[in-house]
Amino acid sequence: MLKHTRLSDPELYRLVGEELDRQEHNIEMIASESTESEEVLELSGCVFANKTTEGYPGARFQAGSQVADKMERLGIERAKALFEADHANLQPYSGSTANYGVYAAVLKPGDVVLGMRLDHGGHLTHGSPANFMSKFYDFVSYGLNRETELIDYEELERLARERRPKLIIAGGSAYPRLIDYERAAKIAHSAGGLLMADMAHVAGLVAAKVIPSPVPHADFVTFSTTKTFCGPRGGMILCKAPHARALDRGVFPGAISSIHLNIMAAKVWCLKNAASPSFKATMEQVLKNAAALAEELTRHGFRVIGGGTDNHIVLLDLRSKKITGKLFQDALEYVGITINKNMIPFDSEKPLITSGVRIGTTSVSQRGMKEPEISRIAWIMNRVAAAPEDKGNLEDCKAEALKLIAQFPLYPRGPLE
Ligand code: DSN
Repeated sequence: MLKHTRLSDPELYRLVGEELDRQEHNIEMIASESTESEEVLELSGCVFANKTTEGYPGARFQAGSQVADKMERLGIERAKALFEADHANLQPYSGSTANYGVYAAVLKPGDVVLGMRLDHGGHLTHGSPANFMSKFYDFVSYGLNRETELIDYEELERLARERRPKLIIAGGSAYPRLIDYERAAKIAHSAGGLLMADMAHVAGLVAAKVIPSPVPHADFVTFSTTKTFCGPRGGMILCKAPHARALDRGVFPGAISSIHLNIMAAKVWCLKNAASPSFKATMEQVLKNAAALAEELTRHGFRVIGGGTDNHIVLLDLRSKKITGKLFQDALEYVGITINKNMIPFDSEKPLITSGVRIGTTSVSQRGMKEPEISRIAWIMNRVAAAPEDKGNLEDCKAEALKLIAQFPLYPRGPLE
């Protein structure tokens, strides 16, 4: 691995090795993470990185783009076929940039946009005051029903009627249940607006057809190509035919300039891989593992937000265990289980403390873990929660976690070249 860097920059080479070692020996359960395949790593570092090009196939601003044209066209066709979409744009640098591309395509400064509150499971780019987009558009937030902890579609409908948004955003970063995209589209369209589904977290599950797709209902569908899609750090957008031209102009020159062609190459590979039976089997296991985790943790006395999960995310309310998200995150990190603290709906703690944590099952499923291993992880988590500051307890749990992860290599095909 990194044979040239090893000679020219041993210090940096050692850090990459250290990170590989950390990932190899930790149970990675951050819901936005996945393990990039050897092919994705290879393509992310391939010679397309040398090429600067802007624009779209057949209409570039730089010479020498013929091969890039072929590669981008291949990706667009694969994306359209995989997701059964009218149009695809593979250029966004990330899920956030994909969202900015749609905003650039359809919004004018001051337009009203409805997005889910960040602390109810939305995303920074959906109208958080901390994100610079909130300076340009009039974001209005909707949230979850306090009782059901599901999206409050009645509130969404009322806000849409009153505020007539140009765009409604459905999707987020910490919502463990299915989204009724058909209903969200009806609400958006009857208010005279458009629906953008942000399926950043669930794109792999949608690609594998193990959960319903927003594509038939939403005008635009954005996603990041990491997370369940298991690809490189990039973004993608799908849209209905009438919006294709506006979308492409929104992405370039609206939101980005030159394309990261090497990352695009990795996305193109993922679009083929995501249609394979083995990818579908992994995504099925992601769902089974998340359901098993929610069930096991409930059995251990944790409260699962939303009553369970329909995707790869389990969101826990830790108040029943009388610990904060930060304390639990830090104790689990010590033990070798990597998760993140997360605000829960109607949280009274600050964002850097939180009353909850978010756990994801993509990476462990990719490594081959199934329900028995998930049950063991839940058991360790419960032991950690019982005494998160007891060094002896944490050392015992660490040994258990290490024993478990050692059976599931990060790269089972052999060491990275
Ligand atoms: N939105 C952040 C997350 O879900 O973790 C980064 O992708």
